Amino acid sequence: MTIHVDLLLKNISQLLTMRSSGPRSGKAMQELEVIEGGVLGITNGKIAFIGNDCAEVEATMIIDCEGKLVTPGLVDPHTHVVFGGSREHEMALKQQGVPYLEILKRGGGILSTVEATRKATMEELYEKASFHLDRMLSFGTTTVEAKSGYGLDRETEMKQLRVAKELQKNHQIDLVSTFLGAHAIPLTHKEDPEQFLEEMLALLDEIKAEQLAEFVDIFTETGVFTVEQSRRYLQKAKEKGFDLKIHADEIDPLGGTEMAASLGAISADHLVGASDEGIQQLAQSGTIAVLLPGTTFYLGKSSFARAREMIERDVAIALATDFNPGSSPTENLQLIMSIAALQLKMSPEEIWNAVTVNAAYAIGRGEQSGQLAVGRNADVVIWDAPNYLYIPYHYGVNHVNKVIKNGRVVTERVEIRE
Ligand code: IZC
Ligand code: ZN
Repeated sequence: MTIHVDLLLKNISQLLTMRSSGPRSGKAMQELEVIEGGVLGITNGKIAFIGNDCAEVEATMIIDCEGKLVTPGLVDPHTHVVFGGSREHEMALKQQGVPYLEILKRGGGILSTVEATRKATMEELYEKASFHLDRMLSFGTTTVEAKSGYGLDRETEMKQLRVAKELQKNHQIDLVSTFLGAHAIPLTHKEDPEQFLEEMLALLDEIKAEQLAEFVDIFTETGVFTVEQSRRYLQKAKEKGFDLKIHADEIDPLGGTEMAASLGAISADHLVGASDEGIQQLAQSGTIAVLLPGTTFYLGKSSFARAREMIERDVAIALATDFNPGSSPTENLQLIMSIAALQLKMSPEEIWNAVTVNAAYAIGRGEQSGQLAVGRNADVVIWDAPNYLYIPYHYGVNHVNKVIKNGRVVTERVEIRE
């Protein structure tokens, strides 16, 4: 029987399907379905056919992959992509040895981005975020999470979330929105963080009614919110029907990891200072560890999250850029894959699971994205690489040949030939 598809990809050297019935944890992160010489059929924006040969398949359009690697579109499960301004002036401060949290304490850091974001119009924020999303797409990312948190007041937090919603409607990238109103204590509330958290909680009904965010997140850190404050805040968000994410143990080891596990958060992010106990609890609660090694690299720290211990204890790991103007100004998830190999000592197989299947599950999109399986979104990357080992290995550049989003080629490498 012959089947007909809209688009057929043939002559693939390695087809990474990433097919999995759920997030992969521990040893299972080593699993990878590789179809050598595979073919992939797409119809109506969905994966329609996966196989070893195309004898039985007719297609309206064919792409000859000429022996290239094909994978699912990458999923970036932690970004702060909607913001005003930039923070290049902080680089010199960091070089002089002023730590990230000290810059924040002096009213810079996150608070300087808050000032710029408050001043920006919706249109300006939209255009700027759109530019960064275009760049992400060009690097092979087809689904991203986006956090608010540069408003810290009703008006600007809602503005940021509405920009994210517009981008979700109009941009080719799929965007998943998180409310991070509890990202820092604004100068007006320095003496009363509890009151500030109440004000952020008061926005949740409106956020829910307008469907502006699926997740609620908090920055649990020295000088920001304590574990106790975070727990009370997240508990209330959970009661209002939001799934939880947490910036946990990024800089100082406060115990945010244990808190994330005990609240049943969908993910706990950063985890550089996570304790043994915290790691154990993540495995038990099924909370996905979203690691952001690009941030550790950019902050110039020498100790990275303990990915090997996490995998040994059966935790599921996802990787993200943490794209933001302060601690990780990069849209390039391929670079993060290299840093994960070099600094987290993750294997190529673990890394691919972490930027596809597990990343999608970490943002509630596991059933739509992150895998090439019949019926799922046809989000596909064709790479200028012969095999999957090659991407983390050859670092700092863009290996994308073509990005296909919902079955359509949306970005293509431009070849300049004399
Ligand atoms: O703007 O610095 N860590 N939040 C928590 C950030 C980094 C983003 C920023
Ligand atoms: Zn973050």
